[in-house]
Amino acid sequence: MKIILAQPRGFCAGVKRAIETVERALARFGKPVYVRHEIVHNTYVVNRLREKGAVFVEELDEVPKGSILVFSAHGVSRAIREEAEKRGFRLFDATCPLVTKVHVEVAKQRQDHREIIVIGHKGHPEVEGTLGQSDTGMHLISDLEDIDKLKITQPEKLAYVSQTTLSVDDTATIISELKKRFPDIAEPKKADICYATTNRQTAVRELAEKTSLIIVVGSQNSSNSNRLREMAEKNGAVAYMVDNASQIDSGWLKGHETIGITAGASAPEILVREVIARLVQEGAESVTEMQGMEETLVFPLPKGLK
Ligand code: 0CM
Ligand code: SF4
Repeated sequence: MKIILAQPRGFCAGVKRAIETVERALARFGKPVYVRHEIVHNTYVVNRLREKGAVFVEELDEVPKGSILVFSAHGVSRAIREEAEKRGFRLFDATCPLVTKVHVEVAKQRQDHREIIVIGHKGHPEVEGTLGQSDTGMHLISDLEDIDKLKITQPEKLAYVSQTTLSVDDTATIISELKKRFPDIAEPKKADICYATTNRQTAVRELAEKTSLIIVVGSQNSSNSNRLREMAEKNGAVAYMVDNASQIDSGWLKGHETIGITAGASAPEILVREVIARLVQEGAESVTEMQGMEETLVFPLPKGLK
């Protein structure tokens, strides 16, 4: 049995910055540091920060007056930002700059009086945050069928944006249909699906050509990790997503000579190492890494923590 590792995989620049924001806030101000929502969608990361003194909440009324509060990488609505400011928390915003880019796009298009179609998954915190960048004129679609249900008042004054962690291929299909139905629809200058999502999907597609089984390291609520599992399956591999090595069933490995491993943008490399160790225990003899795109992007920490 051979192992091939996808390249790139694992942490992106936005996740590194978000985790470091919480760590620095803890180092500078001591515990507790409150974090609105899981800082990133990874159980291991969240548990580790909790042990160090981070307190994860969903609602602002769970945060005592005068506390330090960090917004997660997925971003927040305007209403939540205003509410947090009103409550006087010391705020550190770990929203990924590439999510903020989408928020800025929404603001710009609304200023131009365009209604906005947001392509994304209902209930995902990033989508909630993006929809909440304007009180009016926002429409959510998740698939092609949703386009039929849209109630647009002025089709010639329309724009679209998307969640950053969607399937590149599925989103391209939706966008092409939107352009057919609404020829005047304005689009972002640069795609909203981020570089990390795109690169990890490209890598896992290539990995699926070389392997028959792919293990994706990522948590269940991580959108980008789920998309990696789907991409592996679409390209002919059997694929499982696991939080950690203990979730691997030995039965999965039977009949597979070459096994691929990748990791979502929020999954730390230590978990990949543990999966490798587990596969070696199960008889894997070699580990190689795919040649892949090199990522060098680094985002500066929020003001006050540099
Ligand atoms: O958006 P998604 O569910 O993929 O979030 P994540 O925390 O797993 O990945 C990083 C991000 C963002 C925004
Ligand atoms: Fe930012 Fe993309 Fe990473 Fe999300 S997956 S934190 S949008 S770089």
